[in-house]
Amino acid sequence: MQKLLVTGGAGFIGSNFVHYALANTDSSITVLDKLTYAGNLASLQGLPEDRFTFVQGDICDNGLVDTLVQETDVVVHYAAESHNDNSLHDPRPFLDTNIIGTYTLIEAARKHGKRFHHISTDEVYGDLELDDPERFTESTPYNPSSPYSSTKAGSDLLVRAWVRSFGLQATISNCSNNYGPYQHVEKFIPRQITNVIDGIRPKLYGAGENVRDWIHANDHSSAVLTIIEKGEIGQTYLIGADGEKNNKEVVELILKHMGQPADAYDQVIDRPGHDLRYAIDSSRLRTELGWEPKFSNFDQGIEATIAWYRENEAWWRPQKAETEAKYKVQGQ
Ligand code: NAD
Ligand code: TDX
Repeated sequence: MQKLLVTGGAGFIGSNFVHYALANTDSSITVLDKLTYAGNLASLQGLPEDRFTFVQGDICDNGLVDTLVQETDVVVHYAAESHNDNSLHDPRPFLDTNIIGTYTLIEAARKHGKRFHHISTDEVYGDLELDDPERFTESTPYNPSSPYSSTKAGSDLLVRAWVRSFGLQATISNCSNNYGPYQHVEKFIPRQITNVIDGIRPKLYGAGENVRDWIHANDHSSAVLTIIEKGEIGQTYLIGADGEKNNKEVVELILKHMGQPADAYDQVIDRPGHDLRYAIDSSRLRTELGWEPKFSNFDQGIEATIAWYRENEAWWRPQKAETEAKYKVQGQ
């Protein structure tokens, strides 16, 4: 039985991974999470008690990190400040958690000779033109746009340097935009679903032409497990499910499934520096490690996600008013 230390396991993708890994492997999991505004213990209910432990703490805390890493077999590092809009207004926590936190973890993993998997994003590659026939690959040059994506790029480069200079036993994955249950209402899809539930019109930044490459969180989790099991040390793997959609199409789909007219949304102030398009070529992961996504029907995935937010209002309601108040100040 493998022991996993999952950082950021009370967040959106981390909690989905914890549920997925406990259901699909015999691993035991310790979650290390600071419980920032984005962490929620309610996302970790109903897990097998004999295989799951929660520790509240900061990945920048050397002593705590050292102890937990020493006790584990594999570190799976999800913890991050993750929201682009927040990074434009207050970048400092992004530097602390994404850079210093990652540094603290890889130092401990190096000291104790532990396997390390670093979770990152396709945003490190910058953006593509709408009509660019190329998609991001593992050899696309780094060109991040926002404080968030530049700190993620910095953390990736630290991991790469620790592999090369110190022999850290690490792999990296860069995934496209995730959707599914347990996503904070500040993010695009849950924000619009919960807006419609509350009788508020969805808010589209600019004309809604920006394209994101959507993947279900469970497909991200299966890809990460595949890389931990079969990935080559020192390699980067891009994770994506060929799910390109522009934001207007996504809002129209949400409106359709929630019984609203297709044009019942507002256009609001655009995000400064807003990346135009992300698109992932995940051929390496598919051909070298044999991974395939399973949730390829986005229409059904959105329907299921809407149902989840309808059925789990108690999970998101406490964050909703504060999140919308913040957007209102920004004119969004
Ligand atoms: P999230 O904001 O929902 O969750 C982040 C979690 O990390 C929270 O539980 C928070 O409490 C915890 N955390 C933050 N700072 C911490 C610290 N200093 N110490 C310990 N815990 C801390 O984020 P998410 O959307 O689930 O993203 C998880 C990871 O996946 C991030 O590394 C992100 O860059 C990456 N990623 C996200 C997406 C996406 O679409 N959301 C896509 C690709 C990659
Ligand atoms: O209200 C909104 N209206 C809107 O049009 C919000 C919140 C967003 N948007 C747009 C901005 C983006 O083009 O929707 C798109 C998606 O926005 P976010 O949910 O903020 O995601 P994004 O900025 O694309 O980043 C996400 O994917 C990559 C995650 O938040 C990152 O953590 C991940 O690295």
